[in-house]
Amino acid sequence: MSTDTDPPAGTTLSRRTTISSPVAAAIGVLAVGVALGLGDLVAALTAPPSSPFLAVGDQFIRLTPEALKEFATSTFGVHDKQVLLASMAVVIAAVAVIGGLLSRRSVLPGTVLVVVLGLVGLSTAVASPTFTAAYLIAPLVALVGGVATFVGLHRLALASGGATGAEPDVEAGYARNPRRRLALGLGAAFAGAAVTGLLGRVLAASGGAEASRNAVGPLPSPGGAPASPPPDADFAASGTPTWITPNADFYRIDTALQVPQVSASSYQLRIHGMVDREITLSYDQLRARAALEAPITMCCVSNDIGGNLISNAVFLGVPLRDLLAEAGVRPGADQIASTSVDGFTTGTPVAACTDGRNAMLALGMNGQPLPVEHGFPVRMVVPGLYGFVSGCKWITDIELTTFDAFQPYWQQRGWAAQAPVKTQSRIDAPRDGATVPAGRVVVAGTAWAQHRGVARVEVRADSGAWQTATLAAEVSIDTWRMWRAELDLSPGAHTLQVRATDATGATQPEAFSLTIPDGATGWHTVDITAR
Ligand SMILES: Nc1nc2c(c(=O)[nH]1)N[C@H]1C(S)=C(S)[C@@H](COP(=O)(O)O)O[C@H]1N2
Ligand SMILES: [Mo]
Repeated sequence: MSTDTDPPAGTTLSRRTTISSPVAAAIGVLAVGVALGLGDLVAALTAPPSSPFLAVGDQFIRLTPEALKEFATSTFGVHDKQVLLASMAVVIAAVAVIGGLLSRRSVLPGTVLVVVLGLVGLSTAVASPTFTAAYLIAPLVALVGGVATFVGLHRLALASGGATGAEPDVEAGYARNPRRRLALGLGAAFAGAAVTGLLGRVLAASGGAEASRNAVGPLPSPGGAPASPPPDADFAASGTPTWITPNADFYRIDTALQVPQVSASSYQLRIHGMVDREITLSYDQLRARAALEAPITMCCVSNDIGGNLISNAVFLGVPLRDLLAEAGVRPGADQIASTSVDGFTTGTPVAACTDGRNAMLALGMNGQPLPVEHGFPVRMVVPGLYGFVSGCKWITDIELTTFDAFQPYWQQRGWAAQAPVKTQSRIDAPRDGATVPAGRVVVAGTAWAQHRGVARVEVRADSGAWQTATLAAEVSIDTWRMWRAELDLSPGAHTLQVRATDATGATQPEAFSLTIPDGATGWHTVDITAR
């Protein structure tokens, strides 16, 4: 047999056909990094929701079973999104390392893995509820860029003698110093991934909404100046929140990994479905009709007993009853289906928007245009209903329909279709676990029963007699109401409890129930020590 095809004795070919593990792993990670960076950058320039990384995160949020989501938000609180993105980054990096290591000899296995990751990004972008053809560009560029980077770096690594520590093979006729070329290639890929990724983030975050919000300028109060809250609306000095929540402190809950960027100048709202006349309104048209300014306490159905997913602001907007009257709601339509620019949906009873309460399309919040993360340019706010059935942010479409015909986002995931806010109360001071001087102890907090009003708050220590608390001034039945009481506590451990009664005379039940499907029940209880 001829041995012509065997390597001549003494050559370095066997060293050149294997890439060292660290270099192989780095090639996998860098190729995927370039793909993600390119994906982010091109998405920012074409269609922000098509960023492959964020699209996968969005899809994960849509598909996550409710139990896991509850766990994530209760464990990580408002950082759940960062935790999700960090976990995804770890998983993707691990896959990239595996791809690199599988390709120590042949370029094929790693290339296949990079392609598979690329296809995952592409298919999740296609699965977006707001998909348009422009969503294809970023994932495709990412896929091509990732494969090209992988194949290119792999070639450089093989040419460099596998970077196994062997001397570079200067006779191979590639470059004068293939190891330097490999180092340059790895460095360029790293820089490329970092620069495109950062640029993409910056561009996406400056997607124009903040600039548009600044350009919109102040929204004049219909009543001249916004009525300032009475000085006795809270017991902040005793530890309650301030009656108005500053915009920066207002709780935020949404499914958006990337805050939707909508500019007021191109904004359009369509009202259609079971109506006599379809209406389309621009931001300026809505602004010209923004005649309603009212304080409204919003809260989230996911608020646990004692939780802080509740805030109060003065909202300015267009009365929904006016818009609905203009459109002419057809008989039988009982649900207002609202859609956000990111595809999120809510369903609100028509009755709650026509019964005279201050239901509105809000443009302003505490004297300013809506903050971007709270729905700029326009959101819905309805007093007395939890946010998930009434508070659609970045709202762009309102369809009159029926509860039978349409199921919104959270209702598809097991939450209730009808969700009026339940009467609740919370002890803000002293905090659970606190140690206080024995004797007269000031206990203070907040209570809410939106659109019914809080009539009474009672506190007790150690299951003793209920003591009626002093209520702060009632500014509106649509807002929370602060309370304060003084209890005599002997030295030792004590358990404090609170319960509220609304203006219909109903006292909040002691029985504990979960937040799902329509809001938690139970009395807030804190354990403290008096010394
Ligand atoms: N577009 C959009 N609107 C949304 C949501 C969302 O996920 N996306 N979440 C709703 C929920 S569950 C609540 S409690 C309120 C919270 O509004 P905030 O973030 O301004 O406090 O927004 C509602 N509107
Ligand atoms: Mo919510």
